[in-house]
Amino acid sequence: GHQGAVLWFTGLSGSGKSTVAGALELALQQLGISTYLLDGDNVRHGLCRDLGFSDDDRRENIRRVGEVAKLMVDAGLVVLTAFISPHRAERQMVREMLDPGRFVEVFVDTPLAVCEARDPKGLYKKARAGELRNFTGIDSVYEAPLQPEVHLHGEQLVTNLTAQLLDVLRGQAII
Ligand code: GGZ
Repeated sequence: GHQGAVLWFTGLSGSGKSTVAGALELALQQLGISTYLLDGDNVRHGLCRDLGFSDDDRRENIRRVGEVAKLMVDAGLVVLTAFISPHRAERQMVREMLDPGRFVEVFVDTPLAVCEARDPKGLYKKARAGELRNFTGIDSVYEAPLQPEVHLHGEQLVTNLTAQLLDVLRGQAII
């Protein structure tokens, strides 16, 4: 058996949050564990479709995701969330919504220069050109976690990062 928990991925756009969370989800499913992955693709088009990228809107985005994740944890799921979640205060807010030990903060630490070189959607280029405002890392803040439960170096191979996360989940008796 396993216990519900939230794996809260945080990092810059292009850091690899969604990729690593997706790979971990696959690995967990292969172990027979019930999971759900919340990310911009399934949240910003529905639950949070009224929100943009101002500080207030990002805060509300994270609050709603936190509340949904809490409900899913109550149902016994291992929830993976992949949002930039740039502010320490809002990550702390979600941590406090959950019982101690149920919130695992995963910092996907990839240097801005690497994210910008990857630029899978061309958004950094637009931000540098001034065509996209309030872009995280360019003209909007990213506050790196000070004491995350897991600190991943986002330039490592996804299989390696996934293995590190599985070790942590075993160590914390979540799986
Ligand atoms: C940052 C933006 C922005 C701005 C659009 N700033 O790489 P992506 O494309 O797929 O991931 C980014 C995503 C960030 O949404 P989140 O819900 O994770 O942000 S937050 O946690 O701060 O609420 C990026 C795209 O949306 N995107 N405009 N201005 N990222």
